[in-house]
Amino acid sequence: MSKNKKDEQLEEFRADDRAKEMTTNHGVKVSEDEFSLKAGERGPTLMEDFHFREKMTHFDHERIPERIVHARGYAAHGEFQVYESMEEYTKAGFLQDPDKKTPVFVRFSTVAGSKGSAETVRDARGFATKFYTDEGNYDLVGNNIPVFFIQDAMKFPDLVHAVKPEPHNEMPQAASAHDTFWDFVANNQESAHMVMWTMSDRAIPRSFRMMEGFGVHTFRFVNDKGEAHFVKFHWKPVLGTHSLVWDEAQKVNGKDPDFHRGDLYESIEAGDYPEYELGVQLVKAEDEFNFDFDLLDPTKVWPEEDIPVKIIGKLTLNRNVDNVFAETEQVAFHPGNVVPGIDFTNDPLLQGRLFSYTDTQLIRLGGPNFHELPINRPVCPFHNNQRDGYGRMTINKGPVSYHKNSLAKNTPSPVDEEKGGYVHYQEKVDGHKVRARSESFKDHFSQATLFWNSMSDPEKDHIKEAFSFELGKVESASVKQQVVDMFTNVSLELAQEVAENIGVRVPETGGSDVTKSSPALSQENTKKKPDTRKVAVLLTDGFNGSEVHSIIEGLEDKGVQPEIVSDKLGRVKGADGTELEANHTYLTGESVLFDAIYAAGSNNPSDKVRKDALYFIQEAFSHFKPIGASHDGKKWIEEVEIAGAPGVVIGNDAKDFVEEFVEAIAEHRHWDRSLE
Ligand code: HDE
Repeated sequence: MSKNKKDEQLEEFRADDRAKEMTTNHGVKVSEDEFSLKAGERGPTLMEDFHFREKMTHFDHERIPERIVHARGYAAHGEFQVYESMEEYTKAGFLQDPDKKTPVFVRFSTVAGSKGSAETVRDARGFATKFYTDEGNYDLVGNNIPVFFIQDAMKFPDLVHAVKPEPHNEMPQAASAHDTFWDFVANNQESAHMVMWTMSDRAIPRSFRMMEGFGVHTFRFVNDKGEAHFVKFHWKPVLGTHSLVWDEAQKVNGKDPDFHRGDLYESIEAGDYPEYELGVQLVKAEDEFNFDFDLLDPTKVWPEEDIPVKIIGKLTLNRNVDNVFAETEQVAFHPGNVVPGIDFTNDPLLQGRLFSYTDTQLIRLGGPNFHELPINRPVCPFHNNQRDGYGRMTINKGPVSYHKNSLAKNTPSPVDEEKGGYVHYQEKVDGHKVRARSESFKDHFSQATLFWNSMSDPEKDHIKEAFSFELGKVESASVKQQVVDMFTNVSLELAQEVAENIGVRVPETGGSDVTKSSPALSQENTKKKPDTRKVAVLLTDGFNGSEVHSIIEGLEDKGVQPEIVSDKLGRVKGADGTELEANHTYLTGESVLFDAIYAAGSNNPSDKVRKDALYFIQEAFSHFKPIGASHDGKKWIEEVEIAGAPGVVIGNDAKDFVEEFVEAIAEHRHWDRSLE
């Protein structure tokens, strides 16, 4: 954000609530706010200083417990609109009318790290959406990976203990690359499929704006005739699904630990509103047993080629929060917040979540009234006989707080289904009380192989490298071997290469007979667009003035965002007197913070500038990023010997250069580049 924008924002804040007189929380005007009340200028502070006591006590209690998982998150407001009525499948009011805009609040998060941890770590990402519908709040509390590590909520505390920093030394932060996580994996083999996803590029997204979201569980849609469909939810980002590369992700964590939140915040401030389409996969109730996996098993995807994703609406994030604590930190999601027309299934992971989320808010938000916090309040009226508790905000009137009653004419009273009362789907359930896992949940590897088979070669290489990195950090030789042996069930090639890399016994037998693949699982087949891609323009005094300027304008016209990196901030002067404003220096702008590089150069760069620029270009090249060069910038490309490599675009003609470079930018990365 430029300084001017920041100044404008500050003015707005001042006009809003800063211009007022300062008071205590009890409304008494404050005459002095810098010095505590003392017995003499050099004397002790007095107990009767109520302003000091109040200020300090409030400060002492400012923190609340962070979320046990998904502590590091960032959120925004927006709206959702359905494309066509979904009446055939569900009676949910917000899915009926294409003209209706439903307000939403979306929080993205990493899972394992603490609240202050870095954002581009290898991890699943939370994608939690609260729809403030006229029939009550509906929460779709999903992830950017469509399957989960475990099949039964009973194991969730074990999984989380295993992935969190090890308790004896509290290391490592926000990373699964350690012994206890991989010990859990090897001894809980239902994790195989999700581990393939977390070792893939999906676990290092480029941006919250460029990742998919999934409801993970199978839910149920119910229409007004009482007919049910099984449903899986998908969010498809309009900008496509794109990732960082591992070396880059690790460097970004140091250069900008707020990379993802910054990207979301800045995009919304700039009016580049993140958009996602909502998709549903639907299966008729009577087809429940027609698949070679169990529809209730959360470690399985429904291959899109078999059960197509029907795109039904769009989510647009168009407003940043005003206060991160009040909104992002205090928002309380719950997969159990459903509205009429959306119901649960017996997925044992989902069933357990229905308990856990309210329970966690009770400790995190300090009592049973968190639904009254502004960010959690439904937009429709709500009344019942619940009363009191910590932090109660509603002032209920009258003596009656029970049902049934005559004194208040039996209000509030339950509502019939026809008038909008929620009635659970009347599924017939009949069984013995057992602690068991269904036989139909016991194939842990076929879909892990389906995922592997669906990857492009570069994606497979990244998965091999990710396993080798993670297991390379594991100290126990036994755990390393157990994991390698486990993954022979997914792919012998994968297990063998990883074994070689991490120095354990290379398995000779194994492999899978699954040959099926699902192209929709590969990011190679995602949408490719240049929009909102950040391009670092490397230039210093003496650049080829007006021609470079027109290239920069050409890039802007195509929706990409050029930002100038120079040796100093302020005005940079072209050879013909053209002036441009530098946004970054080589100290503050790093190649890893950009999607592409445009080397415009200078007719007389100092040695230092030349070296900085060459490093910048080389690093971007090694991360497979598009690189463009014109005029004096071409010399730098020659010097690092990358001319002619895929994704390296060189030219002086503004129009042709911009066309070709923007095409290369849309490609995201150029994997067919040789790095030798
Ligand atoms: Fe969560 N999860 N989870 N989870 N989860 C929480 O709730 C839990 C699971 C997800 O931005 C907690 O408010 C159990 C799957 C997101 O505020 C907690 C199980 C999926 C968020 C909890 C799961 C998720 C959470 C921690 C196994 C993808 C962040 C703080 C049965 C579909 C929401 C909180 C936000 C947060 C429990 C598994 C997604 C402890 C017991 C599967 C996006 O209640």
